[in-house]
Amino acid sequence: MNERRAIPRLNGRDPEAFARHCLRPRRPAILTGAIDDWPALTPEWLAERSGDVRTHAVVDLPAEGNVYERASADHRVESSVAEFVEQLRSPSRTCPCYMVQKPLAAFTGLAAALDLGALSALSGHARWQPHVWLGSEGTRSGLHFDAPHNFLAQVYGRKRVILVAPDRPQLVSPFEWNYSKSQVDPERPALRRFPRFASAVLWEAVLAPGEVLFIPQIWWHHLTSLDVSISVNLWFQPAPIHQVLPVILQSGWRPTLAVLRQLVWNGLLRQPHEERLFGGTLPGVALLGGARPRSRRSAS
Ligand SMILES: O=C(O)CCC(=O)C(=O)O
Repeated sequence: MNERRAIPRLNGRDPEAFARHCLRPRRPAILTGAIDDWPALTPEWLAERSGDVRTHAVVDLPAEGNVYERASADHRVESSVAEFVEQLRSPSRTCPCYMVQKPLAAFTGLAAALDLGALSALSGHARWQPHVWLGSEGTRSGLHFDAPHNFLAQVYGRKRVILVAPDRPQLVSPFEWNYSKSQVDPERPALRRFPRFASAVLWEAVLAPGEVLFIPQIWWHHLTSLDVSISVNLWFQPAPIHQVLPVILQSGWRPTLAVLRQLVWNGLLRQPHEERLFGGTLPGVALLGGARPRSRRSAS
C-alpha cells in the first residue's frame, strides 16, 4: 500500500517562508492568500469577453484508463470559447471535456484582471506567460512532470492533486516514448502490472478556489477536476539539464534510447509520429529547441 502524505499549506504572502520551505528544498505546498485580489472568474466571464476566440479542446475524455494511451486525434475538436462553455454546462454531456493550456493572452481582459505581484514576490520571477485550463468535472491530466517550477492557481471549482517526488522515476514506470509521462494511473494503479508503484509516496490534497499549488521542478503530478474548473498556471525557472539527466537515465534504457531516436528521426529528419492525448512535444524533438514536430493527426 502506498504511504500517503498531505501537501502542507503555507501563507502565500510570505516570500521568506516560501523560499525556506518550498523553493530551496524543492518541496510542494498549497499557498493560501496569494491570489485573493483576483476577480471571481467563471466560465461565463470568459465566454462573455472572449466568446468568439477560436481554439482547440479535447472532448469525450475517458473516465478510466491511462489518458496517454489515447490518440489525440480521436478527441481533439476546434471550437470557440462560447461553444465550449455551452458544452461544458450542457446537461446532456456525458464525458469530460477540456480546453488545455491556452495562452492567457488569448482571453480579452484577463491579463489586466489578474495581479501576479504576489506570485512574482514569491518566485523572484516577473515575466510570465500564463496558461488557462478550462474544463468539466472529471478531467484527468495523467501523471507526468515538467522541467520548470509551476504555480497552479485554482480560480474556479476544485481539483484533486496527487504528487510524487522525482528521486525514483522507476517507481512510476515512465513510457518508453516519453520519460516524463507515467504508465500508471495513480488513482487506480494496476499494481500487478506496475508493482513498484506501491513503494511511491503519494502527496495528496484537494485544491480549492483561491489556492495555488506549488509543483517543484520535475515532481510528478496528476490532477483530477472535481467540478467544472478554471486554473491558471505559471511555469518558471526550468531545471538545469544536470538535474533532468539523472531522471532520464534512471527511467531505463528504452526511454533514453527513444530520446535519441526521436532527436534524429522526428526532429532532424522530420518524420511524422502518432500524437498522444496530452502527449505534448516528443522529448527528443524538444531538445532541438521546442520546434513543433510533424505529427499524424487530424487537426493542428
Ligand atoms: O490541471 C491540470 O489538469 C493539469 C495541470 C498541469 O499539468 C500543469 O499545470 O502542469
